Order: sequence, then structure tokens, then C-alpha cells
Amino acid sequence: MRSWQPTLDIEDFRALREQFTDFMLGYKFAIDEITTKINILREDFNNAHEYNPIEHINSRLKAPESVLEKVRRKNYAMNLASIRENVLDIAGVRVICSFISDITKIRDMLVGQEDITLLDERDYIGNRKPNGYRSLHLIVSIPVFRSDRTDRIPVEIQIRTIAMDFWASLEHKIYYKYRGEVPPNLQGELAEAAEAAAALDEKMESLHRLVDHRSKSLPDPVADELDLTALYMGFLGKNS
Ligand code: 0O2
Repeated sequence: MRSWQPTLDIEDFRALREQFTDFMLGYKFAIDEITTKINILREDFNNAHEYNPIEHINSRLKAPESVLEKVRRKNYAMNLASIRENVLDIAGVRVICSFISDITKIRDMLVGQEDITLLDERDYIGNRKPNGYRSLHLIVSIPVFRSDRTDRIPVEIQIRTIAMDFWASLEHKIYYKYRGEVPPNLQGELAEAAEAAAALDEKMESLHRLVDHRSKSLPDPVADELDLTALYMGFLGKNS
């Protein structure tokens, strides 16, 4: 019979835990990178168009136990390589927009960035889920520059309107309250609420189109060549 070696086992366990913590840190950094990118887009878009397409941004790092529970549930191999390849929602970022048209704008601005690779896209807005769930899901990968290496880390980005988010968070609470067995009458009510949320999104979108959001006119000729002397004199208070 194998002898029990508590000291060795604890050391091994610690080493394993440290390795897993380091692995998870990469996902935290990826969230930081994506969040910074989205915040830059938000500020820059606001500056260029005097309009802000992003209401707010949330992020979450899957808890280590939830990662391992998903690996077990999905029957993936219980090692880091398998998690890296199969569990693509460890890092999650949610972007809440006011209007449906903002969702595509944010999507295109992000996916167009040269260090971002689009791995997967699920359009639950064009194809809403049978329960009424709507949202645009992207799985992207982004380089994370660690002190000794560069890792490409996947991040799940969910982009949705305020109405979609309102519906999804309530549905999520109801789903968990009933442990996935939502009674049919409540399912019906949720479907109705999803319809109402979609109608509200369309109404808001059409009202939004009536508002003029012209871009600031860019100076001509090319801004790089503009003579800044007048600005300098203005700062010195000498242009009057
Ligand atoms: P949390 O806590 O938000 O992370 P998988 O993750 O692989 O099991 P799948 O089908 O590949 O699932 O991914 P999918 O459908 O793109 O959805 C994953 C996430 O989208 C969920 O994550 C939810 O955040 C959200 N989502 C998808 N469908 C629904 C829905 O019907 N209602 C609500 N409220 N949210 C939904 P998690 O892991 O469930 O939860």
C-alpha cells in the first residue's frame, strides 16, 4: 500500500495552485487590455462625434472553481493546455450600449484593431435565443505581454443594449432561482418582456436617427500640416 506523505502532497498542491493562479492572471490582464481598449474607443468616439455609444462596461474573471467545474462538466482534459483551448469565457467583458446601431459600431472598431483576432462570433440579436435572449457575443484573442513571455489570451465580449441587458439580468436571476426549471407561465412572461424590450430598442433607434450626430468637421488641409502659431499665440494671450 502507498504510504501517505503529507509534506510532499501539500508542496505539490501548493505548486499546482501557484501555477493555476499564474495561468488565471493572464486572463485578468487580458480583461485589463480589452477594458482599456474599450475605454479609449469610448473617449475617442465621444471626442470625434460628440456622442457616446457606450453606456457602461462590466467585466468578470471566472472563478477558478467554476473553470474547473466547466472542464469536468464538458469532459475536457483536466490540464492547462486543454483549458486554454476549450474554455474561452474565463475572461468576460460586457459592453452596454444605448442603441442597437452602436453594437455594430463597437464590434467593428474592436475587431478592426490589428492586435485583436476574432475567434468566434454569435449574433443572438439577428438570431435571438428561443427564450428571448439577445446579445452579440464575440470571442477574441489578444496578446498579453508578461514579464517573461507573450501569451495570446481569449476574451468573451458580450455587446448589448440597456434593454437587452435589463432583460438578461432578470432572466438570469429567475433561471437561477428555479435552478433552470422556469415554470411555463414565467417563460411566457419572459418571452413577452423580451418582445417589449426589442420593440423599445427599435423605437429608441428610430428616435436616435432623428438626432443629428454629425462628426466634427476635420480641418482641411491635412491636420498634420496645420500652422499652430495662432493657437500658440492664443495660449500666450497675444492673439487679440
Ligand atoms: P456568466 O456568469 O454570465 O458567465 P458555454 O459557456 O460554452 O456553456 P455557450 O452556449 O457556448 O455556453 O455560450 P453562449 O450561448 O455564447 O453564452 C454564454 C454566456 O452568454 C452565458 O454565460 C451568459 O452570460 C450569456 N447567456 C447566454 N444565453 C443566455 C440566456 O439565455 N440568458 C441569459 N441571461 N444569459 C445568457 P454563463 O456562463 O451562463 O454565465
